[in-house]
Amino acid sequence: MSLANLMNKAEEKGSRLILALDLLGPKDYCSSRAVYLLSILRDYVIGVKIGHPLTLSIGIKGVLDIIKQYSSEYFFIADFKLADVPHIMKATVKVLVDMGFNAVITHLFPMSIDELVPFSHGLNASIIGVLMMSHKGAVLFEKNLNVLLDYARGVGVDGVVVGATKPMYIKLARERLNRDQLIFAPGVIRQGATAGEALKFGADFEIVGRAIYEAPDPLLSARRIVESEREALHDQ
Ligand code: BMP
Repeated sequence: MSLANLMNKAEEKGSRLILALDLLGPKDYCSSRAVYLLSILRDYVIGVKIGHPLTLSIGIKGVLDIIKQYSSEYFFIADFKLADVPHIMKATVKVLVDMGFNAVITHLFPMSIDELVPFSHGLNASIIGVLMMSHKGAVLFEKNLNVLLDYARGVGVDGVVVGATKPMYIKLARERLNRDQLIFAPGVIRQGATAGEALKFGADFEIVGRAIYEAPDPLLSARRIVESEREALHDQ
């Protein structure tokens, strides 16, 4: 599914919030917790990012069941940060799209996604490249940012990930990418960025995990984040 669909969901719900569903633990607990969270968060969350934590906890079949149950309400993003040679990238993305994922996150640094982007569009799926990670030690990304940015723009990725903790890179990416290349910003609250801040610098979506799924009241937490996002966008 194209990221335009995600933007439509954003407009409908008045939200830019993507949930990182990184539940780790016993299978039954994680499955029921995932279903519970997705059943209560539908008014505030527009997309769900699933990666190694949840998949290792509940298995591929568990992930498939969740996507099947909620595919009409959420945009599903596979986050396995793929970084392989082109034919393996294509084969892996095909499997993920067949599972119901609408977009797939890949690394940019192997420079192996030239063919993958049009291939994914043919499958009606989007590719999001990791441009700048949110943690302090991501110095190789900082040193190579210009090369990664040129590559992301040149191959026409649908979106990029830039840490919300590094707003100056969000601003730079917004200036250098095409307007239809959307920016996803993780690192909100638990890694230090304030909710809504990344949007002010030009991000299109914020990705939030622990501040929602570990909150005593996940719905209240999601609501507060979305309210901050609305204020941030309103102030612009
Ligand atoms: P949390 O909000 O709990 O810090 O989770 C952030 C999520 O975003 C995690 O799923 C993590 O894998 C992802 N992420 C990140 O934190 N920084 C990056 O640079 C790239 C990510 O995908």
